Amino acid sequence: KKVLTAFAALTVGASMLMGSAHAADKKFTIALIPGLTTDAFYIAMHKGAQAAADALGVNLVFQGAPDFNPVTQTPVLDAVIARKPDAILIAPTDKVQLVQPLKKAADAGIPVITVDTFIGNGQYQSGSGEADFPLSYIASDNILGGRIAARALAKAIGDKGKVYVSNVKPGVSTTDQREEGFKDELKSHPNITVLETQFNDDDANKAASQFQSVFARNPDLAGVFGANLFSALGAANGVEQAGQSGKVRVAAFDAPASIVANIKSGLIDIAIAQHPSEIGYYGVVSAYAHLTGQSIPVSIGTGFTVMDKTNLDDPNVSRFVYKE
Ligand code: T6T
Repeated sequence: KKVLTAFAALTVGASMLMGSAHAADKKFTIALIPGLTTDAFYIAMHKGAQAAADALGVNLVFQGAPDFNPVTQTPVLDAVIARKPDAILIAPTDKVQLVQPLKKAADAGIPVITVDTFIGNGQYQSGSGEADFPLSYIASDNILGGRIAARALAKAIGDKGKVYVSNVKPGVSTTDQREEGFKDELKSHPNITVLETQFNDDDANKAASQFQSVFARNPDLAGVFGANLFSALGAANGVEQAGQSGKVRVAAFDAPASIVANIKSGLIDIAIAQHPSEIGYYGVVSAYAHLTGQSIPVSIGTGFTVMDKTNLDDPNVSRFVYKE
């Protein structure tokens, strides 16, 4: 009996070995579809994804649209599906409009993981309806990020006055949640008034001119929250053009290279840096784990680094400035 058990253990061991050898032999192709290609956030995400792909011997394809728009992202996704990658990582540009296009990938047997943004309500693999089929969601906690921005801006403006959110457009999971967290946090700051949100369609020039009109209507404006890279850059440019640097205070989401100079000059008070490279890295690792038979976490939360004048020279902080 003893001999038999030993033999059984040996065969199980051998087949496990062969199984893993087989998995290691296959060179997987993983596609990463960003929100748009020319955004420091997604460029940094690509770098992290490439680092994981190199470590794991994966072929990584980076393909995206030139603007943050479901209408231009969907044909890119269709083209990627046609190439039949082993897995798709995508930052869907709309919670609703990317559901059906991504369903096509899932129906074709291509595992889908969303990075940065989610579809539906972001509760995947929960039986919660039409949009829960992606395997995992890897991203920042955007509600928390909005709260952090609110606290910092409240502090900068002495806890009173008018503020507004410069945002992309409704329907984007990340920026919707940042605004939600921001407004919710400010409910406990009774002397701060939140004006109507300005939607800039991810166009920094539009965000800058919107600042001018809000400021013209509200010369007592105290602060602005730029809910993503282009919203923040645009709003800050607006503040500068209006000669209000350091007077109208700015809390920025995201940390492109230009953020350093803007914080140092006092134009921007704080920047909430996401960890896009970490998102990309764990995106590829998760896809690879799934493709080699492991179960994977249904969501992975990545961190923030909050930057201001006091900590920017710390290399543990400045390493989170988005590398392009
Ligand atoms: O803020 C990021 C990203 O998290 C968001 O979903 C879209 O905008 C950025 O890419 C910055 O431009």
